[in-house]
Amino acid sequence: MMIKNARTLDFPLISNGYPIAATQQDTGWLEPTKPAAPLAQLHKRYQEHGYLWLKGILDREAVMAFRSRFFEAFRSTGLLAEESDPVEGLDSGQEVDREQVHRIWMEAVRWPEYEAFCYSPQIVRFYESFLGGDIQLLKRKIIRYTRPGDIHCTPGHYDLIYLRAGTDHVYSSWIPLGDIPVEMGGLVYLEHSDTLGRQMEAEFSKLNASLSYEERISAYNKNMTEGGWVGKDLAALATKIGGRWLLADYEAGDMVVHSPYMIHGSTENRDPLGRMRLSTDIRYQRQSDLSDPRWNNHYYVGDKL
Ligand SMILES: O=C(O)CCC(=O)C(=O)O
Repeated sequence: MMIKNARTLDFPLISNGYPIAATQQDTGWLEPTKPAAPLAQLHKRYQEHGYLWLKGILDREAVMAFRSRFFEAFRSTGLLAEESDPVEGLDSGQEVDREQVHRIWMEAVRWPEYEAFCYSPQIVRFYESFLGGDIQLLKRKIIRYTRPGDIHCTPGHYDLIYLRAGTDHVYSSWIPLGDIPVEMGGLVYLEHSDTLGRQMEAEFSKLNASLSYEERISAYNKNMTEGGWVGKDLAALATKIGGRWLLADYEAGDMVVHSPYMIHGSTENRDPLGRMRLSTDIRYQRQSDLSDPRWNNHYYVGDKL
């Protein structure tokens, strides 16, 4: 499979005000995997790299239809450029009615068609085969949109910090809902950081041992950094482990599966065409494994998870 790594980017890429690396040479590219690869190969890659970027596993048309449905719902809020096709997700650049946006957004994560999307046969088939049996989808499912120029990015973190009350055999699916080239600020992954995440969590477990159960499982207890993040300065994190941030030009139809220890974050959306980045992140695990009960509720902004 061809890896699109030959193009030159406009550097530096910025995350929360920090450049993620000095030059493009200090970053790498995520490696795609064919969804139809033999199971043993998929397991091996996941173990070794902490992620699988499953190229084109989903039906592109279905993904774009959901993108269109999502943005159309916001038409009356002023979020979309006037008279634009919602599938483009063109930002109006205008102030919006935040309360109305918030209400529709929280409705969207409860839409039956969103749930149906998360249960797409391709996703279910993949996980049933990858995990070797029945699976469950955690109810707390997040859809994120990012307007161009928004300086707030997802800081570096690994997911288990927020999921400590369940199994660590939990698998995050990050799904671009539309094309997300690097310039639109998709996820960046810290190379080989699954190992670092495991070490960090082992350290936190020791530090947290004397805390109450509620505090121990909290991403915000006294031993954690602000927000449970590993850090906002992504370049400093990469220097710490001697790894690189891995970038990707994601396309509608792709799905990245990442380990709960894999460190990742996002960069600013600087799309020259003014499109909003849209993605969803949802989590799956074996039906028989213990799930974190806090994730058995729908997502709402401020649920402090
Ligand atoms: O989409 C983002 O910016 C964050 C997603 C994320 O952290 C995840 O998929 O675990």
